[in-house]
Order: sequence, then structure tokens, then C-alpha cells
Amino acid sequence: MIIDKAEVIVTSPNRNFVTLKLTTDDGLTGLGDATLNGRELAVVAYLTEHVVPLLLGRDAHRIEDTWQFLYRSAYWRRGPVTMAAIAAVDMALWDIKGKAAGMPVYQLLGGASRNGLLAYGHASGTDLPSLFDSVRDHLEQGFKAIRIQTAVPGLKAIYGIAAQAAFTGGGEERYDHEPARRGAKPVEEDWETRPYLLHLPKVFEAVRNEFGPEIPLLHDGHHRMTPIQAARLGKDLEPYDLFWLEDCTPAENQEALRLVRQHTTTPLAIGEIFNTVWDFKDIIRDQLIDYVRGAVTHMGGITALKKTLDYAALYQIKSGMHGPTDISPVGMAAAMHLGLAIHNFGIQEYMKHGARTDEVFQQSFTWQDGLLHPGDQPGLGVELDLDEAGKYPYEQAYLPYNRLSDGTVHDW
Ligand code: GCO
Ligand code: MG
Repeated sequence: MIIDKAEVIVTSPNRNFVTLKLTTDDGLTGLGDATLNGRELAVVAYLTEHVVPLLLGRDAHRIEDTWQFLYRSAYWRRGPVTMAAIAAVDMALWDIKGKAAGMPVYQLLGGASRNGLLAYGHASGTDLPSLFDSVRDHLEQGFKAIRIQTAVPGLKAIYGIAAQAAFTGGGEERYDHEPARRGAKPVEEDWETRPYLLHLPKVFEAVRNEFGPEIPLLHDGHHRMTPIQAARLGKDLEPYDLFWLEDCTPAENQEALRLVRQHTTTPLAIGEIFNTVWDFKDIIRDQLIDYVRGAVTHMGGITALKKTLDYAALYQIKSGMHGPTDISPVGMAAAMHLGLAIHNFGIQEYMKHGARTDEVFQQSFTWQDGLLHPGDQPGLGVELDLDEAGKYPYEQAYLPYNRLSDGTVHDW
């Protein structure tokens, strides 16, 4: 179980993915997801130049020790690049340990706490009829919880709306609003908060009238409001009983959530851009959120996110792990194993990957009756086809950014 080989694989079947593959001297392999949307090559360099040389010769069984070694020996801690690199190593080592034990990773984490993972999908529309069609389509696919994003009158292109998103994947195919666009520069989108605040409650009222009170509905504010704006939106949405309002304010200022919390009972979710337990420490302790949005891929791996979620459990705060298409099939598998094992699972975000991605990554998860399950293959249950991956070299892609109508750059 000595790490003999460490390869960093970049592939772009529908979008860019960075994967770490570790091989032990007894021939076991493990995969880890290190994809950081729009900054992929920074993680590739971090891994290739500074992590791979340190891994060779280490005991693959020592997951905690390797995590602590990579985190503490760098001296410069945290940050999305560092933590995505550590996450990839951590996932790959759990994958190897599972294969060595002949068990799926969720068994090593304590075994299943439930039959499957409630997952939500992304419905969106430029107007009510197209939004309703998208909701119906998700219901037909079996989703039992649905995120609602809508265009805003007067704004041309905003986050999360399928019909407004550009093509991302080599021409014929595209994700349902995967926001990163291939090209040398980020695309500019537009934003104004006032029309959004006026419009969104009407959309939720219409959706509740059409689809009834039962279905859990979610919404992503994508960091664009001030605390007082977010507080007002939370209040205005209370009649529509949201499962959560996500990223209502920029995540850096955690104190903002205290103000939002004082004004509304709409549940709050945050943390997809957080990268360590320290980002969550105060807002969990002060019970300012209801769901932890951290991704295994960006929070330093299974080891670190499990600790964060165990801490959240003390306060009845649940998981809501990030799962858009920029989390690779390997990162998604890690999320599913962790979500199946922990007691305080809340919901899992689930955006289907494109067909080419599913050919590069052979996966063993199942999706049935609105529930995800990671499957029972030893390890994480994902293998990477190197020949397929090699067909799709890296292509530069950036997330868009926002400007207000007067030209000011705004949170996207
Ligand atoms: C979500 C997220 C994503 C992000 C994306 C950026 O809730 O799924 O907000 O859609 O925009 O991960 O790379
Ligand atoms: Mg989000």
C-alpha cells in the first residue's frame, strides 16, 4: 500500500475536469476530484509541482496523517486551490482504502444511515410557461425537490437560467445552465437587485399555485444581495415555504447572516465557495444557517467535510452538499458516500453530467424514485477511461461576471 504513482489528468468532455489518480505498489488505484471551475490549471500546478512529489513513497492507508501533513506542512493554509488539491488526495486515498477492504466507502464511514439521498434538480425558465415546463420535466425525471430560478424582467442574462446560457460543450451538447463558457475571457452578464426582489415572490406564488404546497422548493440567491435585501426577500418568500434560500449574501461576511436570520424564518443554506471548517465555525455555532453547502471537492475531501458536518450535527444543522456539473463524477460519488453515512444528511444537489462525461467516467451510482445511491462497488465506485479522457484536451473556460446597468461590477 505504498503510493507508487500519482497522475494528474485534465479532460474536457463537456467541461473541464481535473482528476488525481493514485496507484499503489500492489496495484490498487484511487481517484480524486480537484476541479476548480475557471481556475483549473492552478490546481493542476499545485498538485503536479508541490503535492505529487510528496506523495510518492507514502503509506496509502494513512489518510488522516496525509491530510494533516499536506495541510500543515504547506504553512500557507486554506484557499480554494490548496483545499481542492488536498481534497483530491483525500478522496483518492478513501477510494484505495475501500478497494483494499473490498467495501464501498460509505461502509468505512459507518455504514448507511438511510436507503438513499433525497436530491434536488435545477428548474429554470425565462417566463412562467417555460419555468413550469422545466418543473414538469424534473418531476417526470423523478425529482422530489426542485430548485427554482427565473429570469428577471429587464435583465438580459443572469445566473441559473437554461435558455439564457451559452453553449459550453464542444457544439452539439450543453448542460442545463452550466454557467462556465469556453473562451479566453469571461462573459459579462447584467444585474439589478430591485427588479429581482419585486419579481421573485410572484414567481414562487405562481409555482405554488400550479404545483401545490407539498413539493420542496429551493432558490439560489448566488451572493448578490445586501444583508437587508436578503432579509426582505426571506420574509417575502415565507408564504411559499422554501426548503432553503441559498447564498443570499456574499459568503465572506458571515455576520451578514445574523441580520438576515433576525428577520426571517426562511431556512438558509451557504458555503459552496467555503473551503475549511473555519469558514463555517461561527455561523454553525451561532445557528445562523440550516444547511452546509460545502462540497467534498472544495472543502479538503471526505475527511474534512465529515468533521464539519459532525460539528454541524450538534446544532441540528444538516448537509446540502454542492453538486453542480463542475463537481466531477468522482466528487459526486464522494458526496454520495458521505451523505449516505452521516446522520445529519439534508439534501443533495444533483445536476446530470453530459453523455461524453459519462463515457470518460464509468460510474456505479443509481438514481431511483428521486433518491441517489453511490452503489456497492468497493471504493468510490468510479473509474476513469484514460483513452476517452485523452480525446478531450483542456479548453479555457470562465464563469461569467456581472455589471449593474450603470457599469459597476457586481457579485455574480
Ligand atoms: C449551485 C452553484 C453553481 C455555481 C457553480 C460555479 O448552487 O449549484 O451556485 O451553479 O454557480 O458551481 O462554478
Ligand atoms: Mg449555489
